[in-house]
Amino acid sequence: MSNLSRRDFLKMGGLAAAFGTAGVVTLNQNGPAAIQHDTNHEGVNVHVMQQGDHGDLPGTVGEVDHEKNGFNPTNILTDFDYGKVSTLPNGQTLREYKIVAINKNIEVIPGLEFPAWTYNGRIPGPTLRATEGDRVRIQFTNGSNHPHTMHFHGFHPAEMDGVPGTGPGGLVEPGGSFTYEFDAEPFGLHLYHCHIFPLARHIAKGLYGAFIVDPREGRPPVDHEMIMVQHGLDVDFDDENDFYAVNGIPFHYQNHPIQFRVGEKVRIYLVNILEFDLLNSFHLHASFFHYYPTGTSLTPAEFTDTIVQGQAQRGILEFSYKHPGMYMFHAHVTEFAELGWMGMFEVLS
Ligand SMILES: [Cu+2]
Repeated sequence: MSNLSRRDFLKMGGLAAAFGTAGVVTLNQNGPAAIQHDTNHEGVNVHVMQQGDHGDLPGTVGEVDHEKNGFNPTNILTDFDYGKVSTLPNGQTLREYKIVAINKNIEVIPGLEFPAWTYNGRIPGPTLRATEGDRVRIQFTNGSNHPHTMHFHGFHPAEMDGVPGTGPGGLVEPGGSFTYEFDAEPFGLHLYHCHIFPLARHIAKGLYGAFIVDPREGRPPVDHEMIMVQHGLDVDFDDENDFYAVNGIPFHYQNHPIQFRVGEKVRIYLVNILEFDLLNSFHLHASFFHYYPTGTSLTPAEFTDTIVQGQAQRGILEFSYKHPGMYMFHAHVTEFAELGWMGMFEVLS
């Protein structure tokens, strides 16, 4: 049995490209690093790093079963959950959300299922969205077999912090539930994730999502708003990422380019929750974007084509294109890009 490091994936990709045949690996249940270059063992055959649809770019062959997964990254882009809205006696807007933690096998690469821990059955979890000053009430139920929490970034009382030692919301046992409630502030782009130890494992398994707090006056209108949550996939549990992705599925937006038109204004809410690697990045081809770190100001801090985010850093990008065509966007960490963090914008005239 020869173990395969993630760099071997790249080597195999080279072979696949050279000989025009897919590299095939098998993931079985024999424990960490049990990825084998062998098609005869029981397990899941995975085609990796074969030539994709766009010239010589690395990519995957075939398509994951989005229906079985229960989510499609194309839909996640614009799937903002504003909650069930009502008005409190004091006039404040109340937004109520229901979140369930469940274990779920998600097909992340055609033929390869990742035994994920999820919020509402998807990676990332729902993009919760509120306006500054709204009361948010999140009824969290733990439908899995490990304790979990929801730890939000933003202002809230200690007992709503979702960290062990802060009361019942700090550790929700399997079968248990807790309601996190606080006012949405400050405005900006935030996130939530599980905060049970070992933390890296609980996050890497898929327990994270974006939390957008819109300014009271709103942001200037744009033609398209999208959420992109950057993360890794450690499919053999050796505390190293085997694949990288935005919104759950590696290479998804390479295989399914995101379409908009020349001159249209695009706003991306970009979150980094990558475990095990220190930095992630976002690079836009053939255009520049205005960047609003953490989204906490309405004045951009930078006009650039590349930004770097550490874990839990996030920011808002605004841009448009002058010319029609296909343009890449990807991590400007080449290894991440070649292992899945790569996408295409299809700019129509
Ligand atoms: Cu957890």
